[in-house]
Amino acid sequence: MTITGDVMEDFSQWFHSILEEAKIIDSRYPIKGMSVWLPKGFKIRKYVLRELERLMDKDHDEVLFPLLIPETELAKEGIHVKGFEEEVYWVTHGGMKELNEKLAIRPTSETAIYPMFSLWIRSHIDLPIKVYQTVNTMRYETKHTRPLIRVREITTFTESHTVHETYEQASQQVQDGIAIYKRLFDILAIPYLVHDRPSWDKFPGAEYTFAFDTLMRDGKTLQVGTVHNLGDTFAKTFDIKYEAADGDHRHPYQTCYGLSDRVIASLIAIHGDEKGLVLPPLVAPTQVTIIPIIFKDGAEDVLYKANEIKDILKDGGFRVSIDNRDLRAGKKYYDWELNGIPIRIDIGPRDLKNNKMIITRRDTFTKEECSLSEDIVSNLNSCLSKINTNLKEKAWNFMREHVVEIDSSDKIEEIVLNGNVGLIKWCGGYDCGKEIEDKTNLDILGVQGEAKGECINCNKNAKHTISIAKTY
Ligand code: PR8
Repeated sequence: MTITGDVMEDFSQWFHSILEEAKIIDSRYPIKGMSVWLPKGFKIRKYVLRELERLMDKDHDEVLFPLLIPETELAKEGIHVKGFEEEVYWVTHGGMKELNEKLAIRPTSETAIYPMFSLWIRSHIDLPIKVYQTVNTMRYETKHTRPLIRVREITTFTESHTVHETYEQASQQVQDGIAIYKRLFDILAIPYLVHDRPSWDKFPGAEYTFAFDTLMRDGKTLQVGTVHNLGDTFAKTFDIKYEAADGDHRHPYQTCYGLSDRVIASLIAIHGDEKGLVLPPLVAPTQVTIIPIIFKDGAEDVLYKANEIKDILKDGGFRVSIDNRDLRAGKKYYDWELNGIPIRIDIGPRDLKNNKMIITRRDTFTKEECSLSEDIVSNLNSCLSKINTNLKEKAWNFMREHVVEIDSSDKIEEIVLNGNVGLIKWCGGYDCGKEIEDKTNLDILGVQGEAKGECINCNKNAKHTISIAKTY
């Protein structure tokens, strides 16, 4: 089998095909919107989470809350519950017995966590609190589900929740959350645009929402993370109070931010090609594969050397394997491409005689001869770092080339539907913004910056430059 569907022309088909062929997940599980993580996919997920946890653990504590939320708690925050009421799965029975109170399977954990915060927080000394957990959550999505992109069981929901004495501190935490996510996306070479979401698209219950959007190869954007300032709304609802230094009792201010399986979806979608996965070295399950080229003569020597190189690289900290299956080299190359292993080393009897090996990069397919007497570890390290830089540049260039300023309203649809994110000037009015969305059947992603001049729709004074796109 080969990958079907062109990355650009038929992205959806290509994406499904790569998930299946590269054995990332199996989406044949008999419930819509739920899939099985296969060993290779799970490893990529593990290495992504490792990077995220490394960043989070610097100033957050990891916790784990229960999966179920009593209906009374979920229902407390009016706007929040309204935002999720269509999407909640309910547990109504324990065995044959109907439960006294329905229990919600968490769609997100504000209403699980905040009642506990109200027990934990007594004094300003208890603040700030910064916790996170990686859990599965469930949302009965009504839009078209897509593996990893829009699922009903989000299997990799890393949600952070913080509590602060002042509004300013919470606002600063929003910026800190954004900085952490930027760092993660930079590590994964995923380009992003950060938007201040319009009021009608913020997280239910939040004062404001910043969202990370990335551009898929078909020109649609994907929201890959969000950071919310919750103000003191939830603190009031859940009766969270602290005694300040002056003896006053006050409600603290909160933030929350989250990422999901979409991070892994975009990692695969943004770097992959028609031949298969292309993975940033840091999260590749195998970083180097060694392919011994075996002929009758000298086979033992080649295998011996291949193993020696493997050991050196393993000791040097690489995830390395030898492909000594009894298969044609062509088939091994094919698998190397499909699996997105960043570096392939070929070594045959002639190379051995010349004291060299051939290194091929998955991202560019460029080959390089490398002397066996040189420092292999440092050579390959510098090769991996070049791969990372190249993936990052390529992905950012692609996105930047597709962010286009639009100065006239009748050009919006054409330009955006051609695979671009449009930058337009907007007055900031709610009705005007909704009108732009309705007319174009596109989504306003949010504010990018300030603007001078006229609103593209109503010609009043423009306040903001906003992005408009076709979204997932
Ligand atoms: C919060 N509360 O929940 P958010 N499939 C895959 N990924 C998804 C899906 C889905 N069905 N729905 C959302 N996401 C806040 C912050 C705790 C943490 C991803 O925020 O509703 C999206 O990338 O915005 C989204 O930005 C992220 O989860 C957080 O969800």
